[in-house]
Amino acid sequence: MIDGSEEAGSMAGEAQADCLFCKIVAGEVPATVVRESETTVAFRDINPQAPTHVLVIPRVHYPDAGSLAAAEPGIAADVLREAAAVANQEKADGTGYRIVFNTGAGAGQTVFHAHAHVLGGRGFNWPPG
Ligand code: IU
Repeated sequence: MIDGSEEAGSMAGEAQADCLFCKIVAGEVPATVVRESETTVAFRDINPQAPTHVLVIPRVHYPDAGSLAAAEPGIAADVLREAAAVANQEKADGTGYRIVFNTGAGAGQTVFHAHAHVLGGRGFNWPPG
């Protein structure tokens, strides 16, 4: 027990029954997986915004990248390393690629299970929209 106020099934890092990405990790929802590691799964975004658009997620559930990094810095590093490996695998690293962690609804986060977007295969503007 990490915190006596936590309800069963909602402990930090545990799979959440109503989380789409937890279901992908569990194999309950199909996804086009491009890489897997002991701690992460990488799969193609269902609504790609670039020729390469892959999501890298931790197997454990944290609502965003910051809370993942605070609780599990090693796994947060795994997500970053896997994101770079995806870019290399997709040959997106020659021309440059972008790793994005939308954090909070105001920044465009819609799925509250930490994930890195790996975007490549086209040019990108700065500042982002
Ligand atoms: P966001 O940063 O939380 O907005 O990213 C969530 C992404 O998850 C977004 O790009 C969606 O297209 C993507 N996605 C998906 O790949 N498969 C799904 O079933 C759903 C969302 I729902």
